Amino acid sequence: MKLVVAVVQDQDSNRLSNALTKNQFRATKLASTGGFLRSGNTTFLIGTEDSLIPKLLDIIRDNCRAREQMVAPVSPLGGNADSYLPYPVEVEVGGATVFVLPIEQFHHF
Ligand code: 2BA
Repeated sequence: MKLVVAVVQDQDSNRLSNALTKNQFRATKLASTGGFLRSGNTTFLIGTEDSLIPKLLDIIRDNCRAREQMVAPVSPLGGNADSYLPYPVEVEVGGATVFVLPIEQFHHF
């Protein structure tokens, strides 16, 4: 069994949720915040059998898309002004960032 941790953009989370339910995957959604953009994203925890991982990755890939997002300038409070960018910068935020972890034990009481 594996635990899949998928960080996705908020805009894709409902669509992904619906697709997971439709395909009988059980998932938990956590509200999360990206460390770089410091804006909201959604983290899915999905426990599933090893044999279903390829199908699950396909569903995540099909329901999450990359987007350009602007990074607003943040003034360096007491920090190093050399690294301060006074203008917004565009970054591509991925469709999904996915980690697949082995599970030692699974209990469902
Ligand atoms: P954020 O940390 O807010 O990052 C948003 C996007 O900003 C990233 O998209 C990437 O394009 C860019 N970015 C992040 N750190 C950067 C840096 N040090 N320099 C330049 N650009 C940077 P994604 O790579 O698609 O990541 C989307 C979200 O997935 C991240 O939001 C974070 O919440 C999560 N994530 C990505 N990689 C991770 C990792 N190795 N561990 C844990 N969470 C991760």
